[in-house]
Amino acid sequence: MTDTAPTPTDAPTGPANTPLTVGARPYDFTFDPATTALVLIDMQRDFLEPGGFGESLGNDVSQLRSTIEPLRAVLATARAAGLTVIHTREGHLPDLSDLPAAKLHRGNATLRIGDVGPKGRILIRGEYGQDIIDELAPIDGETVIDKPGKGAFYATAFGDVLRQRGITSLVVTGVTTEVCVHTTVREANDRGYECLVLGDCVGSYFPEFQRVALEMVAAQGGIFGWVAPSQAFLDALAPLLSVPAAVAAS
Ligand code: TIU
Repeated sequence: MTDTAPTPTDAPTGPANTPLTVGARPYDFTFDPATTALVLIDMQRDFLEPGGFGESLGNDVSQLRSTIEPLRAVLATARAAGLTVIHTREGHLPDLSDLPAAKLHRGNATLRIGDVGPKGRILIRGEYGQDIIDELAPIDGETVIDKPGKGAFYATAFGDVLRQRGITSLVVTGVTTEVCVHTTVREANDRGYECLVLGDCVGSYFPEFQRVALEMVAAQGGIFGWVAPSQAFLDALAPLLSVPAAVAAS
């Protein structure tokens, strides 16, 4: 296997490699910021704005928008703390050569993948609607993984990027909780990554799925990982942001 998590001895050491602890369910999540990535799953216009893939499947896209503000705060703090940040986008090549027929024909969508919608071709790489919302736009140095499936590992370089950077823990956010977030967390868990899901930074079109999907992660002693509110993660990162007294006084 080439895409399993690196062992801690493979991991680079850095200035911020002191373990930090987040109050989480089912118990505290401890992580080394030097080997932890913040992962934003599919915060794309196609899922969060009208006229995209999510709405074409019959969903009320406003259900997902409560994730934006807490995730904005988490992203800003993670950047300030020097964490690795990785964004993903679900989407397909313009010629649809990476789109299985089963995915194209599933359901009763008003607009199918590749059709032209108000924000460009639905779920096609390079189209305006397929890109990440302005509020969470990637900045230079952040990796963007384009994925054809629901999970971030399938048919992508995600696993390679994590290994190259010595990442062993993932703080997972994005949409939708029970689809792409769950698939990615399950894939990551099987590959040996420790995953913390930030409950208010993941969203579902279905409130009952949101609640149950989070329960599923943390049940059975954390069968897939941990769940915490974003504030607990922000609190854990606070020591990395404080200005040393000697510097503040100078
Ligand atoms: N439909 C739905 O809930 N989700 C997806 O199709 N993709 C992601 O979750 N990103």
